[in-house]
Amino acid sequence: MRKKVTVVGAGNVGASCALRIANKELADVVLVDVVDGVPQGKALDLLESGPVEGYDVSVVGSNGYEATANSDIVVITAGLARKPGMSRDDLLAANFDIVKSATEQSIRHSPNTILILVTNPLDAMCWTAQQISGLPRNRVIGMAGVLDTARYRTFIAEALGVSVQNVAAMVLGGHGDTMVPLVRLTSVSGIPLTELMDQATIDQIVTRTRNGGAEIVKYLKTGSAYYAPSAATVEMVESILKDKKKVLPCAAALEGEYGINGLFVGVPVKLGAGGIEKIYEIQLTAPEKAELDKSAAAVQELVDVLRPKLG
Ligand code: TXD
Repeated sequence: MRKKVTVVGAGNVGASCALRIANKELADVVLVDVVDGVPQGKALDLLESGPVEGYDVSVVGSNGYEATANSDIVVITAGLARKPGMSRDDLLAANFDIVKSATEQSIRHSPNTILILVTNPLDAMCWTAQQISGLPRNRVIGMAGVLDTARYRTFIAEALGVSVQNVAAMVLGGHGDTMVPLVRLTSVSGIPLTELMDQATIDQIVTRTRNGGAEIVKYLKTGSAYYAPSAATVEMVESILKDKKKVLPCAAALEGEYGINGLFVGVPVKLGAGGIEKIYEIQLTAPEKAELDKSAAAVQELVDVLRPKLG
């Protein structure tokens, strides 16, 4: 039997996720959005690409959740995107309500599903989804680290004139200006980055990575990035559906790992059929740990604002 993935939010990221899932023939797709006609129209358009692209998956659009029943994975992208000058945190209150309702309805129809959160502010939305759903932590996962790491790897490959595939790296921490690119563990086919690049260039790349989302928003003016975000999300979807057990930086609910408790923070995890099958707790240097703590504190601030809204 084919796998089934629901994508909530048929906007830029959601529709791009649906396109990539169909193109890779990973699963049947259900697109859900509140806007009448948009998920239906985009789904039909995607379905009609099948004969050309050669995929046989079904793609259905809906304003309700009946068609989402028994999804293996639900990807939540529903929300408002950042406009120029708007921080991720400005989105907090509006997106809390949206993610709460998307989670409730998704879980009602797919109690055994794995949730992948994309909506910003990412780490706080993961927390919201877990509080609302009551799912165990292996089944609530946030997408941010794969995207942030992809941006970091792109800039390194570009600067060195090498293949992006040779750049191995991890960006940890929250999805925000306090994210933590781990320079010490970045390598190009095993060669430490620090042997290939001077510190000033590394610092520039780290700063550009931290501002990677804003750089795109500045160009687009009316929305935020979606090609790389959807690619990153679908890498996670694929690793779960195919039980590939990729080790990827994802937002996970920490219960004491890295000295952090009760918060979602980006850390290396193993993604397989069980969702998060392992959280890797790697040895950090004191400055790296301090950066991760700062990032976690930023996530904590948002969660403190949201907690009373849970009722
Ligand atoms: O790294 C990351 N995690 C991110 C996060 C990378 C890129 C984008 N990121 C965030 O994803 C972004 O800040 C937004 O919060 C979401 C979605 O971004 P996208 O660019 O796809 O926004 P759009 O194009 O505005 O699409 C959002 C859709 C839109 O069609 C709305 O009608 C719909 O969400 N929406 C809803 N769908 C279902 N249910 C409800 N309640 C709902 N409310 C709005």
